[in-house]
Formats: sequence, structure tokens, C-alpha cells
Amino acid sequence: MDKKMLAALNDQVNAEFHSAYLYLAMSAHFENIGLPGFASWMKVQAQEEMVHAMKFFNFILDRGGKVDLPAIEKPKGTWKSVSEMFADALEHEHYITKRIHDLVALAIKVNDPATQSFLQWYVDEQVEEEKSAGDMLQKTRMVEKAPGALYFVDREAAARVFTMPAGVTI
Ligand code: OFO
Repeated sequence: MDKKMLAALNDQVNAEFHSAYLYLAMSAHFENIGLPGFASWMKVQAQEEMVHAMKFFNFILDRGGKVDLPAIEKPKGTWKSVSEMFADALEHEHYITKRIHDLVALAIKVNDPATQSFLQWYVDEQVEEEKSAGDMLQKTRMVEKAPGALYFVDREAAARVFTMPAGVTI
């Protein structure tokens, strides 16, 4: 595999694990402030991020590349409000989308159609990622000032479950 492509894919393994760390930090914070439904929602999100990371990890190895695992950046640990957390999540997903699009551009530049095809799953996934963070931001902004309503949105968030995508092993 092209050296720049391999380095960029390894960077993305790290970025996806950092996403998992960020959402785990958010999960812990939600638990601490007595919102177990949002805590559970964020834990599911963190599990999805670990899948995203492992798909890159497995792909690098399948292509005969060397996996390089640098330290994972420490995430922020406290937030002023529930909606601020989902605003941060949405901003983070915009950042990850940009990274995925840059990877696609690099795969095209170095003429690597296998990586380009592999990345299409992430291009589609990022549409979902932005939508789910955006939906939660909208909901929590609407109910934040009404604790009773926030309680129900928290309970609704608890319904989210993790499902392993087909063909992924971690
Ligand atoms: Fe891996 O998509 Fe979110 O960060």
C-alpha cells in the first residue's frame, strides 16, 4: 500500500479510538449527573466507534500493512449542560466526516481503488453519525429547561442498543 495512505489509515484508527474515548467520557459524565439513559446512549456510541476503529485495523492487516498504535489523546471530561455535550458530539462528527472525505481524496490521488471502496462504508456511516448527534442536540435543546421532559428524553435514549455490523470481528 502507498506509504501516505497507510499512515493516514493508521491515523484514522487512532481518531476512531479517540472518538470512543470521548463518548465514554460523556457516558461517565451523564452517569455522574444522574442521566443513565444518555449515559447508556453514549456507551453504545463508544462501542460503535470501537467497531469503526477495528474495521480500519483489520483492513490495514488484510492489505499487508503494518498497524501503528500511538497514544490516544485524553478527551474533555466535564460539560456545562446536556445540550453542550451533544453540540460537542455533533462538532466532533463533522470533524470525523472531514477526515473520512480527506481519506477518500487521498485514495483517489494515490490510485488505490480497494481503499476507496472500503471507505465508502464510512462515507455512508458519517451521514448517520451526524444525523444521530444532530437529532439528540435538537431534542435536548428543546427540553433542557424542563427537568420533567428531560427525564423522559433520557428514558427514551436508554432504548438505543448496540448491534455488531455483519462481517466485523473485534
Ligand atoms: Fe467513527 O464516527 Fe463517530 O466519530
